[in-house]
Amino acid sequence: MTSLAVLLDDALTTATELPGGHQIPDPYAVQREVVDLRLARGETIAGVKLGLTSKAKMQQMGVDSVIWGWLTDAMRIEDGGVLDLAARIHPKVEPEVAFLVRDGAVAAVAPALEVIDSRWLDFKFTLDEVIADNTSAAGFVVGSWQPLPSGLGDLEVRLLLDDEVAETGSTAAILGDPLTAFAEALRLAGTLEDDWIVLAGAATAAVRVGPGQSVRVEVAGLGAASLKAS
Ligand code: OOG
Repeated sequence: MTSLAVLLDDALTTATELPGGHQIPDPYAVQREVVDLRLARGETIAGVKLGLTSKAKMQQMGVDSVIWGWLTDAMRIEDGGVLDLAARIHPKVEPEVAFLVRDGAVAAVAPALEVIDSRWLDFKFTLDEVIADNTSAAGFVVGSWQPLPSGLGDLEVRLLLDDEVAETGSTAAILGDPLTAFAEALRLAGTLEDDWIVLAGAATAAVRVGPGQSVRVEVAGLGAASLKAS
C-alpha cells in the first residue's frame, strides 16, 4: 500500500488534491517522511514555521491548536519574486513576521509572506491531516532583515492584494507577541540552527491568490515584502 507520505508528496509534485478522511496515529512522523522525500530530491532545510498561532486562523480552519512544520530552500521566493501558480493547487497568502536564527536566539526580524497550499481536497482537513501535510507549507517571502525592535507585540499588519487592503491585523494576534511564537518554535523543534528562518504564524486569516495578482505585506516599523502570482 502506498504510504500517506508518498500520497501527500505526489499531491505536492503533481499539484493535485488528495481526499481526506485519514486516521493518522503519528502525524509528525508522517510530516517528517514528507519532508525527507523533499530532502532526497536535493532540497535543504531552511527553517521552521508555526501555524494556527492566531484566533483568526484557528476559526478560519476550524482547528484549535498551534502546529509546526518545516521550511525548505525550494519554498523560498525572493522578495518581489514570482509565485508559480501552475505548481500550486489552491494557494493562499498570509501576512507574517520572520525571524533569523543565530545561537538559538533571534538575530533579526523581517516582514514576511507565507504561501500555504493544502494538499487536502478543498483545503479541508483535521488537525492530524494538516500536520502530516507539513502544515500546508508551500512558499515564503522574507523582506529586509531588521534589528529586533524594543517592542514587537503590537505592530499594525496589512495584507494588500493588487494594492488594496485585503486583511488588517496586529502582531499581537500571533500568540500575543511573535517572540512567544519564536520560543514555541524552539520548544517544538527542539533546536534551531544558525541561519534558519522561523515563520511566526499568520497575523490574519489567509487570502486566496490568483493569476496576475500582486501581494504585499506591510508591518509597521519593519517594512514590507511582496510577490507576484503568475
Ligand atoms: C494551516 C497552516 C496555517 C498559519 O500561519 O496559521 C498557517 C492552514 O491553514 O492550511 O501556516
